[in-house]
Amino acid sequence: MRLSLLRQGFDFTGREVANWFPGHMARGLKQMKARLRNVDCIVEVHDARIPLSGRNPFFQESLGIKPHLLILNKMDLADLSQKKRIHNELKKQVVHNIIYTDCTNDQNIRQIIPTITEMIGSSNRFHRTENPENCILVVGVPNVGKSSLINCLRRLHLKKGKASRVGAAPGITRSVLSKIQVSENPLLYILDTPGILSPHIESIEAGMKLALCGTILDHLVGEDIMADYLLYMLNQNNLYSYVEKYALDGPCQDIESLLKKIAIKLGKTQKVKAITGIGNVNITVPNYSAAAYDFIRSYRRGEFGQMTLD
Ligand SMILES: Nc1nc2c(ncn2[C@@H]2O[C@H](COP(=O)(O)OP(=O)(O)OP(=O)(O)O)[C@@H](O)[C@H]2O)c(=O)[nH]1
Ligand SMILES: [Mg+2]
Repeated sequence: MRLSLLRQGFDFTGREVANWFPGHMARGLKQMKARLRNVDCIVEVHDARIPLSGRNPFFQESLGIKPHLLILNKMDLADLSQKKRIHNELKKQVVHNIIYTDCTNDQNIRQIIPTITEMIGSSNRFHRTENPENCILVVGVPNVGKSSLINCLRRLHLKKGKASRVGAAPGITRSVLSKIQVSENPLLYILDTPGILSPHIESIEAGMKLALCGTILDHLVGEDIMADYLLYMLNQNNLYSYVEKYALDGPCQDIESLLKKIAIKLGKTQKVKAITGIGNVNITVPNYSAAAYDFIRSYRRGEFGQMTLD
């Protein structure tokens, strides 16, 4: 297909995103509020591929009284040429302290503790002047790498092993854990927390982006539309390595035919019963969900290149 014929907008008509605010998120939020009094700084972790979408407004509003550092993690998967525009947008949202990180390669992790120390130093530690240790609350939506970050800090600064469980699906950390030490000098503890989504996601598009980054469960949005939106975004960003990966003739915009080709190439087909004029017959059809999942997972692994969705 000629590039000039690729679609220039995405039609969200008739689509919706189911809200996901399970019990452990409501409980986690309550636990976080209860611990806030003894916290000196809030570190909000978000996915660098969606620096503007999907941040829980609650983190800024009700936790916002303390110094606030925004960590844009998974920078290895994001398009960093957009940094300046993103910083300008975030400034408008009154976010001034931002660090990009990659927990899989320890990138920029060493900047975090000096930045936090400086922020706390210039803030008003009202209740806590007598206590020499600093306590940090890590917050963010699910699966952005909050627990990974804590483990990373601990390994780099204390040469200690993992203290918090990490996993590829959203919803791994279920409650506010006990204090985890991440540095000796300055003495610094971090509270890990469960990923908490906004009870009302701002738009279908934001929900779609959150889902593509793995922060909401796929089925709440639907793999088929996520795959379609991903294809649209790859084309918009001139990232065409999917053409080679799936041995296509050229860039395309018809998700159904793409998923069919992916399914056949990966051998992801299934037998279904069809009722015909001569009775029931078994026919082989492409497994569209499995194909969509492969397409989405490849993006999440960075196989199509670095792409920022905002
Ligand atoms: N590519 C990449 N993957 C990362 C990075 N940091 C974390 N991950 C991966 O992201 C996934 C989620 O990491 P977690 O640390 O469990 O995320 P979390 O925010 O604690 O998730 P919840 O506890 O579910 O809210 C894991 O598969 C990590 O290996 C990063 O910088 N880059
Ligand atoms: Mg976690």
